[in-house]
Amino acid sequence: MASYHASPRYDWSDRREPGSGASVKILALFLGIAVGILAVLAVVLVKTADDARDEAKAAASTTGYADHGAVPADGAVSLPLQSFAGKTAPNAEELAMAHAPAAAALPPIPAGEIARVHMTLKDMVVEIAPGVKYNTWAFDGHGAPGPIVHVREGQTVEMTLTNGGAIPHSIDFHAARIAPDVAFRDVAPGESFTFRFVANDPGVYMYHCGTKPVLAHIANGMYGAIVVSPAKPLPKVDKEYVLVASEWYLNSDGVEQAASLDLAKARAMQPDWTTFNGYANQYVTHPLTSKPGDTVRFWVVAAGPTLDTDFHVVGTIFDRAWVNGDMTQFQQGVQTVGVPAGGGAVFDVKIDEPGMYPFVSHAFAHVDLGQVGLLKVGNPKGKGSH
Ligand SMILES: [Cu+2]
Repeated sequence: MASYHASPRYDWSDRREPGSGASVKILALFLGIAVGILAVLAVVLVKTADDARDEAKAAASTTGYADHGAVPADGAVSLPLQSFAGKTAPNAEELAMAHAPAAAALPPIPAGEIARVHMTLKDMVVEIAPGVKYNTWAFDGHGAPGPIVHVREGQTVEMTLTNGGAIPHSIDFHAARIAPDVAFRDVAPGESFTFRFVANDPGVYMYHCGTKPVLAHIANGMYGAIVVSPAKPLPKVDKEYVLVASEWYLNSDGVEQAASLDLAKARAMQPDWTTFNGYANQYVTHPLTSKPGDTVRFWVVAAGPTLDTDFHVVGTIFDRAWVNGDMTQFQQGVQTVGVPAGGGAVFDVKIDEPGMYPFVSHAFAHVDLGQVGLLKVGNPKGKGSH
């Protein structure tokens, strides 16, 4: 303040109107105080911004986020980000037809008391939409999702993870009650690790790599579903399908060259593609099937990494919905059920009339981005409505 009054630049006393000297001085004093306060505020704000940037840098280096994708070390990313949604190779239809759809049928339960599961991790390029290639970190050479694991309640799962990739990975089973720091530990490249758990809780669960940064590992395809069938059998059905919903964040369109993760988009939750079982619209081109009068069971996991899936089958109503994978009770006559990222649910539909019945995430941006398929009941004429 003192220096302000000392400055002749701001001394208006020579330019005062006659008789207004006192009021001009008071005004000048107030202005002086205001400018002083603003100057102090500006210094504080700059300091706070610097601190925040330093903290972001420190966080980036401790989580390793800075090593994955396009987030600068200071965390400053402008929105919106460039989207590659819907950008396929020019001959998309032909490629979609030629693509072998991921097997959605629930596999049988292995015999015996111990279900031995061995997965080898591989870094591999997979297609996630027609002509769209992506660099995944994949469980067992499946791309994403990894293989469907099916066990029965009470069975022991003996899981062996072999890391054939370039960096440490791990596997976290949501179906397990086990110390995660022991069982879900990082496995170094070239190493194998075995752990066991008893699958005492029936339902459908996610499994995924839990190595930091988890967002990057899941976004790169490290997830899958484990179904634990209840010891007391569920109502009998004719067909059982497993759907793993997920979203993809690309740093290029993936057409000329395989895309990799855009971590800024993953953080901003702006996917380029969303899928069931890892490939956009694959069950539109190659529908799942049932016969008129059949009851079909969907075991659904939302892998995320971040977004939920609002599961709905167009043209029918769920006869039974085991919401949140709680197998102790089901709801009846429900239309849409939210499956949270990292969660699962089970749905039965009995469909009598032949036709094309789309199954979707009813958060419809997901349908545009590829999270839609068809259940073909009987041999209907024509195509689906969605
Ligand atoms: Cu991983």
